[in-house]
Amino acid sequence: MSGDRPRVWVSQPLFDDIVGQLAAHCDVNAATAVRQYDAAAIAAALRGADGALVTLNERIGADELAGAPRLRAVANVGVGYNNLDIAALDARGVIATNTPDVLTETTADLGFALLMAAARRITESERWLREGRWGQWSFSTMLGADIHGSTLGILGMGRIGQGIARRGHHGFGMDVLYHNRSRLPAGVERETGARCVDFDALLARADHLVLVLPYSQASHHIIDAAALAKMKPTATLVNIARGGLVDELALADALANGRLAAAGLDVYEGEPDVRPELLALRNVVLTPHIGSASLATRRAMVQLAVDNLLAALGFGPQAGHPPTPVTARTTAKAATADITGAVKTANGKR
Ligand code: 8YV
Repeated sequence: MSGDRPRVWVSQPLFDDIVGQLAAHCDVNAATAVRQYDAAAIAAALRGADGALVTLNERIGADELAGAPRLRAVANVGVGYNNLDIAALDARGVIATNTPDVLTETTADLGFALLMAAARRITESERWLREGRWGQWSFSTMLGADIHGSTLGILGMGRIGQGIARRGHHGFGMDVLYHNRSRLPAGVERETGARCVDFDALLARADHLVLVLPYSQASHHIIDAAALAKMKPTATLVNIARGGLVDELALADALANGRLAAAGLDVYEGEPDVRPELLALRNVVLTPHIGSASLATRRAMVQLAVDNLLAALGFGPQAGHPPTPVTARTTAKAATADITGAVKTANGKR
């Protein structure tokens, strides 16, 4: 331990060999068991920390930052960063980073897996079989909806949305429609086979609708009872983004009453708690937020977060220039290590 080395808090057990890279430059306080933190516990962990490596579970806003004058960088392990109050971090000159790109294909894979499982009733069938209810083969057992040749709707056409579109267009001959804040360049539309439509048309025309947009106040409950009413009763809804995009009670009601055929959910408003109204339904596939959960991808995410944190704290080949910042400030108050390894910061913080 050395007094002038930055102190870093790692909120959850990740991969020791990757997180261990921080110890070359920092004193590391890493969680050794998975745990849930309340605001006070996060504030306590940030007090005296120069940097933090956190996951979607840890919410960091003005209150948590108030007692953390040394904090200069927060590296989020995840592409979504709605757990971070970016305005509050920016106001204090704290750099925040996320982990885009490395999880795109893995998360798109999971989106497709949920779509297929829900539309073809795979988990429902398996449960039924295991319950010993397969008395005799019958022509009408577990009839579902086709994926090939159907219309795929994608709400939010960022990197993961484009990955879903490619799978649908090239792999399954689907007619791909999307709705996004801005229209994609023509080259990307050509390559993904996707056409831009307005929100209502997307809802009305999709046989399968996948949500891949960031969660914010503006997108809160974007799929509510009114939106669900515009969808086909034969449609499938898949959410691999954030639970707050969907009014879960309205969704459960639509699924229970034949106004929507099926859903596949990887994310929930109150996760890890899942509403009993959803748990009670047979026509919804529920997974525990595993969109990016392949070993290779989770390792790549942690590596990118470590690279971001070290760079933001002024170390390594990208010192002062973290690869994937999400705050407006990316260098102004970042520390830079001089060739002696001593750390200086633009604002004098250590
Ligand atoms: C992560 C995710 O596993 O990247 C995201 O936004 O939701 C998941 O891929 C999660 O954020 C871990 O912090």
